[in-house]
Amino acid sequence: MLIRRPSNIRPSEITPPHVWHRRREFVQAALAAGLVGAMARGRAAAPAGTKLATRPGSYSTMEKPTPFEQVTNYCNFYEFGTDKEDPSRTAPNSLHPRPWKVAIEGEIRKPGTFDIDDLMQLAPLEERVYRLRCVEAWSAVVPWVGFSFAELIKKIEPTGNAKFVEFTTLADRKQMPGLSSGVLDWPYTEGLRLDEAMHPLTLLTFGLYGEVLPNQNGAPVRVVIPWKYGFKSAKSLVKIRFTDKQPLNSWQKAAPQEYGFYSNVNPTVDHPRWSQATERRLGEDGLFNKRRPTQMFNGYAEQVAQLYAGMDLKKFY
Ligand SMILES: Nc1nc2c(c(=O)[nH]1)N[C@H]1C(S)=C(S)[C@@H](COP(=O)(O)O)O[C@H]1N2
Ligand SMILES: [Mo]
Repeated sequence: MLIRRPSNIRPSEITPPHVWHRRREFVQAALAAGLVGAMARGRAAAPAGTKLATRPGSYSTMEKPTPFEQVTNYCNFYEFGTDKEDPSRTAPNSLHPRPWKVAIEGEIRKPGTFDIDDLMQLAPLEERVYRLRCVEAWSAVVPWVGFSFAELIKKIEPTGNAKFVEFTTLADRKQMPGLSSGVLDWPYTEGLRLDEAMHPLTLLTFGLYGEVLPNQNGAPVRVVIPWKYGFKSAKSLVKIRFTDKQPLNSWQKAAPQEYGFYSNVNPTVDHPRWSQATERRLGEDGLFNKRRPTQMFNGYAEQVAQLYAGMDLKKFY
C-alpha cells in the first residue's frame, strides 16, 4: 500500500499521521461544504488522497472494479520509467500536480490557459466505472472521476477548421526521471478525431476511486478513452490543441508498423507482438483464472461503432 501524502513537500516536512488524518477530515468536510474551489485558490490544494465530491455517471460497467492497489501500482507512465512499478515508486514524490496549468489552443474561438482548479469545475464530477484495455493484453476496471471532454469542447468553441485534438503531456526532466531515456520522443502526445473527442464516453479525468488522481495515474488531469487501447489515454496533460490535420502520436512515431492513429480495441487485428484476441484482468492472476475474450471496441461497440461506419479497421488500426 502506498503512503499517501502531499507530493509537494519534502519527507522532512511530513505532517505526523494524527495531524494529517485530521487534515483529511477537514478536507472532506470542506469538500462536502462545496469549498473545494476556495481552498484550491487559497494555497497548494488537493494533496494525494483528497476526496472528490462526485455523482454517479452514465455508461458505468457493472463489472467488479480492479483493486485500488493494482490500479495504482501496475502502471504505464514511461516518463517515470518503463517498468510497471516505476511510476508508483517515483511519481508520488517527484511529480508536483499543483500549481498546474493546461493550455487550450489551436482552432478554437476561446483559446486560453486554465488553472487546474478552474478546469475541474467546468462541469459536475461524475464517477464512471470503465474497462481499460492495454495493448499488452491486460485489462482493468477503474472507477474514474471526471466529466465528458465534450463539456470542455462546448466552452472553448471549436472553429470549422477543427478536425482533430492533440493532447500533450508534461515533459519536465526535474520531475520525470524517465525522460533521460530515449524510448519515446518527448513530450508524450496523443490524438483523436474531433467526433471521437466529442463522444460522451471520452472522459476528462481528475480522479479515481473517489479521490484525486494519484501521480502515477496521471495527476492532475488525463483523458480516458475506454474503447481505445490504454496508450491513447494521455496522462498529466499540459496542452490540448485543436488542429485541422491528423496529429502524429508518440507511439506512431516510435513504431508506425505497430501503432496507428486509431488504436481501437479490436480482437480481430493483432499487434505484431501481442495477440489482441484475449486479455488477463489485473488482480485475477493465478493458475485457474481464465483469460477473457477481448470484446470489439472493448465492449463499447453499441456506443461507438457508428463512428467508424464504412472504415476498414485493418487498414486504419
Ligand atoms: N504521458 C503518458 N501517458 C500515458 C502513458 C505514458 O507512458 N505516458 N502510458 C499509456 C498506457 S500504455 C496505458 S496502458 C495507460 C495506463 O494507465 P494507468 O497506469 O492509469 O492504468 O496510460 C497511458 N497514458
Ligand atoms: Mo498500454
